[in-house]
Amino acid sequence: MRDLFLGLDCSTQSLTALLTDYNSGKIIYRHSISFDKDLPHYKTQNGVIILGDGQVIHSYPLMWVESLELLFEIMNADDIPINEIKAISGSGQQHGTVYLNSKFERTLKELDLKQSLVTQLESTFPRQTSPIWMDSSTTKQCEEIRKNLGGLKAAIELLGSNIIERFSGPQIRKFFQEKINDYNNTSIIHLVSSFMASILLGKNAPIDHGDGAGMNLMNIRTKLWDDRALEATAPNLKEKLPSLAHPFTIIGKLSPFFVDKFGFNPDTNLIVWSGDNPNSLIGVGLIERGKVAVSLGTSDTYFGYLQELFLDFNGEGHVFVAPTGDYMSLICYKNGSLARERIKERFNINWEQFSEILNKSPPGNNGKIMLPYFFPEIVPQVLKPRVYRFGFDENDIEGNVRGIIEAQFLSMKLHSEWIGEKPKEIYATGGASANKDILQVLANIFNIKVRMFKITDTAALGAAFRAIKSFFDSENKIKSWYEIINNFIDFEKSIVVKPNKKYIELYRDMVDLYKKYEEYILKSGENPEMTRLGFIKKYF
Ligand code: ADP
Ligand code: XUL
Repeated sequence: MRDLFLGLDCSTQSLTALLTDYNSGKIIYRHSISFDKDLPHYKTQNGVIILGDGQVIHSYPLMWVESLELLFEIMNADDIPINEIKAISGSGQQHGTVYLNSKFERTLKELDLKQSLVTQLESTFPRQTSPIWMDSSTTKQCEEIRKNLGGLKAAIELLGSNIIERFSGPQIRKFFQEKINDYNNTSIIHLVSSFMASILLGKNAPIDHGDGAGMNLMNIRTKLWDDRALEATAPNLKEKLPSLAHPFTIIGKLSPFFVDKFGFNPDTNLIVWSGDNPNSLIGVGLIERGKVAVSLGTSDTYFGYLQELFLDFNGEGHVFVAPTGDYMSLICYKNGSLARERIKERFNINWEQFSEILNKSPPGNNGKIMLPYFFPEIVPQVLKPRVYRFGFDENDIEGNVRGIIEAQFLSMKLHSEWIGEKPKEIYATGGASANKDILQVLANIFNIKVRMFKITDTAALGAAFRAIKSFFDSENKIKSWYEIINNFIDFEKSIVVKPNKKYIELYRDMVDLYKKYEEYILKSGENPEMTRLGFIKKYF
């Protein structure tokens, strides 16, 4: 019998499984269910449904459940040795909340093998949809909670983050205010991560400190639910929340439903799930200072390991708990892959053509500047989406292709400065990190080398690493994070994209120029057109 460990990732657009074999240090199986393509009856677009004016963005928890059952069916059809899996953990897209009634846990305990999970669970949701991280409709609730907690600084001190539209607390408050009866009929509110873990466990699973930190409800120092935040959010909330757990907690054995239906071993251990970003931190091997990761998935995120708590009092960045029990910093952009895809679709090109055009256009884009708010943005905060172009229009293919990529990384450079320490290396992950040409722009703008990995599914990989660590620790065969990471990731063989030193000054100037444009548009600052013309004169 081998030591196999399964890492799952229930992300915005897909459910992905990575099966790892500890003994050989190899990933022996990968499968991804695309919500749009494989479960078309939910009619999602990129895994979500957009309601009203574009600020309300939800998804279907039942779709995630269906994807889980479908995934295991496919693993069975592919003859995967499911019975050799020792432990499972997973990742969820962060912040999204799932609302369940009192039948939920009872149903999970009495699942009938002859019926699908969807049929059995469909009557357990007092709210059919889940607000997810892309939702930005809770500004009113954020203001109320923030005020109640004593303002921006006090809220950040307490919770590690400003009170933020997509975070769970303001979303719960909105539900309580708008649908009081449904709120009262809700017995438990899960995160995506703890919801999926509960299905596998056959009863309510806890929320880990990493994902709990993204709720605006957990005290960032004590790692307990914070009574002041709970009271400021909604009545009787504590009794509706699962417990909190350390990221390395073994929460129990796999539910008999999965053992009997798919042939898992009855001894399969379940490790508490976490958020996709905390899991990616370990999935790219970030367990020390000096390096950061940039994840280019549906969201673009920039995150790093923190040995000690370090807060951003501007309110743009967040601090979560890392899988090691330490802290991590994070900034998140909504205009990530979906914004890049808007440009790609506008010109009807594929990613190879996108790269060719990117490479044809000069660094600095002949002074063309884009503020790419195709969707509401988190950093900097933009609630009403609009794309601004300076020095070009929407029909200029080169201007737009380079414009979007430069804008995304100029903004990342600018808004990550609060983290203080300048990283020496960037680890790239997420779907778009397979694109070396995009990573070249990242390396040039940061003037730091960027490491590309063969595996871009680092949220699922990090979940598998956590399963491995907790399992071996519980057997008293303790393995360090270094051992686990080095067993799977060959840093020597990964491709390094080096910054081109020719562009150091150009991008330093361009970051300043970009900052001026943000101030001009978002804070009614001075029009920086003269500075832009000076930039063009200097470099083109
Ligand atoms: P998530 O985990 O957030 O659902 P992924 O990390 O799987 O997302 O990334 C999916 C995205 O990756 C797609 O939306 C697509 O835009 C992007 N992507 C995939 N391949 C490429 C490529 N070669 N170049 C640029 N972007 C890509
Ligand atoms: C992080 C965030 C997103 C989601 C989706 O704060 O909102 O990265 O986790 O992946």
